[in-house]
Amino acid sequence: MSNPPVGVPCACRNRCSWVTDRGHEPPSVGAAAARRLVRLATVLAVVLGTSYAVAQHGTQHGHDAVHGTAHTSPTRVFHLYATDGYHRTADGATLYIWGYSLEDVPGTATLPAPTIEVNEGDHVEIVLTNIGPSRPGVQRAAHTIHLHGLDVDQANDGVPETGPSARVGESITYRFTATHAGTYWYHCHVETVEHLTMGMYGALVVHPADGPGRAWTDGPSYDRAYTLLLSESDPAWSAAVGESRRVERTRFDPRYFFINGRSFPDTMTASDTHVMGHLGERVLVRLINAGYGWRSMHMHGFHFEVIASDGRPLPAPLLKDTISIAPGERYDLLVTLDQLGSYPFHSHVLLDNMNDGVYPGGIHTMVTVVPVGDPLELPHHGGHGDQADRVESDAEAVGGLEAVVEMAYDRFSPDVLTVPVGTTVSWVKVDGLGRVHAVYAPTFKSPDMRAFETWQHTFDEVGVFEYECPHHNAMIGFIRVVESAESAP
Ligand SMILES: [Cu+2]
Repeated sequence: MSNPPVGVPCACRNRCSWVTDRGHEPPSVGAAAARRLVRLATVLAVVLGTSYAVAQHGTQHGHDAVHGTAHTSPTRVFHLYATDGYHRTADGATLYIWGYSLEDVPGTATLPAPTIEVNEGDHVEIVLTNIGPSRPGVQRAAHTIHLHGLDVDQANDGVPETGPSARVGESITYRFTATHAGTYWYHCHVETVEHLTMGMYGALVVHPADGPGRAWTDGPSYDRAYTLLLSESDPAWSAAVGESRRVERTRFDPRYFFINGRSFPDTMTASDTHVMGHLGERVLVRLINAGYGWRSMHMHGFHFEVIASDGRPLPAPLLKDTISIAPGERYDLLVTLDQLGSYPFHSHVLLDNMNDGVYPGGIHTMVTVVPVGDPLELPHHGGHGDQADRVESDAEAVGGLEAVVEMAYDRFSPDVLTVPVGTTVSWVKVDGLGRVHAVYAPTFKSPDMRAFETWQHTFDEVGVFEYECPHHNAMIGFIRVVESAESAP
């Protein structure tokens, strides 16, 4: 959208009423009716699966990204709505979050916020509207957008002490020109330690002037690209904010560690976090550390070229297999997929590898390379968080009793499963690793299982059945068979 002259009614379809030299001003009281219409349009758009304000496309690797609305001018316009929401973790916990949404609907914030993609040379406008939290009793805080690494001017820097902030009901338009292709991010800068840890962050990618395909204008080319945004969450902070209690800010004890909001094993089953490609392809991995913890990212099986950092090319590529990334930093890695197989790509920092203290979890995903011409297939099953739902729906679907134990990373999950008598339990090897697993007990025994293979056994007697994998020492599980469906949790 081109900028209307200062002081005239704003033509944007947001709630701004006037454009001034400091951006779009908050709506007047008379704008309330128009706002209701906009809200209705948004709801309709959501129902119809379209967005009136922002087009949303899956890119080549399935990552959700937003692209500015098409205008005749080179200005790209994005609308983000600051509100709250809920985020489900890999182990089934629910975190109260704050964030940015594409929808003008309270409670729809996502973790992380939508990825914004523009091209070098684009004039960019990001219209932030603070629509307030959906949760009753929560503080109605002001918010901003700080464009980390974009070197914008003071008015667009998103720092409340040096520029405007949007209170509930207000909008701010941030304007800048994308001058250097590279990897950036954005976050709220109001009470930063709290608003950032609550989830107010997202990736911002600047492609070369002619679009994706090269790391920068005339830079190295790639076949696929992944943007991996690293962060963490302390459920105690989340709960305190959600219950309007004071957060003890000297005690930050994160329990969940994310890549694009997912933790292992959910990272393996999502197309935006499981790095995949064909033999011989070159993959660009954009690493962003949006958290407060240092991470040390190690890729098994490959050395990668570190080609850029913080939105600028390095003078010469650095060939590494492990890279430290400090809070706020970005690195662009170019990896040539020169051997087949599945390889872990994970943080080497101890805490990063757990979900609420349970290993393995957290900032851990896979790089999978398949022969040219083969489909890029993700593992079939969701993570631990989806398991209870799936067992329930399976039982309904077949009119019988079924349950699933996943085998990944030399672990049975859940390692203790309680089922009613008569249940058929399926063991599924959900990782793509070459290692072989099997299920051995005195009264049942499976054949060896490889990636994505499955084996079933029906339990007709009440009791506790211990079993193990004969190939891996500490890989032990229990099936507890109880009388009726009512006594199973
Ligand atoms: Cu904020």
